[in-house]
Amino acid sequence: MRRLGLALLTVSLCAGLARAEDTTELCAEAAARYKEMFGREAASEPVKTILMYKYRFCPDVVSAPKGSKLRYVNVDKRTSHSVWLRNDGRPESERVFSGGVIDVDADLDEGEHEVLCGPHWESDGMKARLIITR
Ligand SMILES: [Cu+2]
Repeated sequence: MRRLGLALLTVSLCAGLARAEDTTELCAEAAARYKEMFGREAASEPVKTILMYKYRFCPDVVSAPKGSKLRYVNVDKRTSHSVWLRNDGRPESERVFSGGVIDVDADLDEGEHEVLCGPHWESDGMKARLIITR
């Protein structure tokens, strides 16, 4: 009985790990694309810069002080993306293609917000979390 319990625990832990997607490699690729396209590192931009690449946001969890500015940049080759704070009642941004930039005001309530890509959140799970701090 104890062995069965342990087996079940192992199975559920593995399932949990499988759900928590590792975007490290994909996001490293996105960062390299940004550098190639803009000639500098996204991480060294004065505005917090989030990349949109292969149906993912990089990074997919961002925290930002209330009222700050965020910049979302499409570093894909052919796919258009958008930024949609749907649960906050905001309209979807325009859908931008390669090199396109979407500026977002983080004038949101403190706490966690869901960021969606309009064309891909349902079909590909292109979503991110934005944590607004004081
Ligand atoms: Cu998208």
